[in-house]
Amino acid sequence: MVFELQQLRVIMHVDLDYFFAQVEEREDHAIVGRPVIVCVYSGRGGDSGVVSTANYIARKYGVGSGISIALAKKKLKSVEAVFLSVNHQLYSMVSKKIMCIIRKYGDAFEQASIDEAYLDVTDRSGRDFERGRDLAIEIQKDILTTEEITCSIGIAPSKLVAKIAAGIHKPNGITLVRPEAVETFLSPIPVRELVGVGAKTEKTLHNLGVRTIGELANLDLGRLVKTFGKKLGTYFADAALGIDHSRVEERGKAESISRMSTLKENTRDSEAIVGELNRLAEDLHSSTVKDGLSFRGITVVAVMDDLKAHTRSKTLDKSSRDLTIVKQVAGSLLENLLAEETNHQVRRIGMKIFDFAKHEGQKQLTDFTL
Ligand code: TTP
Ligand code: MG
Ligand code: MG
Repeated sequence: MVFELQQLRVIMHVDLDYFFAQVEEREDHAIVGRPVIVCVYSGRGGDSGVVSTANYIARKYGVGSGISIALAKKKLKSVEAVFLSVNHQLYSMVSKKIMCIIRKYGDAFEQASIDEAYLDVTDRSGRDFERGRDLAIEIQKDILTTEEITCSIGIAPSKLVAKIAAGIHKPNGITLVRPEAVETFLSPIPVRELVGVGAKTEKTLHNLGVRTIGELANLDLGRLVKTFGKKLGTYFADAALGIDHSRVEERGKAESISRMSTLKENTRDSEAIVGELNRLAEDLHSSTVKDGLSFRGITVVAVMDDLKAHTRSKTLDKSSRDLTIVKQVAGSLLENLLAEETNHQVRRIGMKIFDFAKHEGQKQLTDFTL
């Protein structure tokens, strides 16, 4: 691929290593060296729930994100493993501090998730990938000395390639993919690693005989467009060659915030469900009020015992940040839902608020107490 110097960019993707579990190791050095598994317990007692993440020692036993806690315990029964419950508040505090460090090193910065961020270091590095590598080493050192957390960094001419590169040498690795090496680098990598390829698309691609990105690059564009439509088909054709012009740019505020919780037992008892709903409302309300946001939209989600999700939403006449209104609206949405879905009991209950606006009205008491 020929790169015009003007267009050549140096992009980094930073991903923290086994993040939640590493934070736990940092908090308690006594667990270092043992398998550490961070779990999301469903609240139904026993081992009901899933693994959020695990450290690399546990991964050697086949334990990782998404498997059930019961299965993880089975796989680790011969060793002294440490099972912990997720502590989101702690991880998000550590994440915020680390993002502040990373941000300083780029001409542009974009946080992509709780543990990853993109940096455009084109100007910083003078378009020189070796200087990019030096910057990456500095970032790793800075995060390690300040927050005691290791990360892996990919450096490439695009976000798409940088993200894949960051996953190649984990933990504590740096992977540099120069412009002229992009196609060779991508060629053997499974298509699943491409942003936009989920389980379903992966299967469709497998059916076309395509397993690696190199095989995808060799596929006829017409065939891709016929299978996936013009937009996605063209995206895959470009992505397979590492072509991705998307910029590194800061994301706006979340468009919605939601919380979900599993009830102690399946029920249609509205009092019990409202109790849980109110707790979610308080949690959501405090997050948004803290950020000075008001909102117009409220959604209630109920997952029934057949695991089907039902939602009911309401848009308020004007933006609000009043907890009582949230609770009232959520309560009546739940009543409607229960009245209309009469065949099943509720297993999980959730709430979402959306359509945010910056609140400019009178200050509330909570503004001073938070
Ligand atoms: P990842 O960066 O995907 O994973 P990781 O940081 O644990 O491990 P790696 O070294 O491979 O990067 O996700 C970041 C955090 O997000 C992870 O620590 C826990 C959380 N997470 C979940 O809760 N569930 C999931 O299914 C995944 C993938 C991540
Ligand atoms: Mg990670
Ligand atoms: Mg990540």
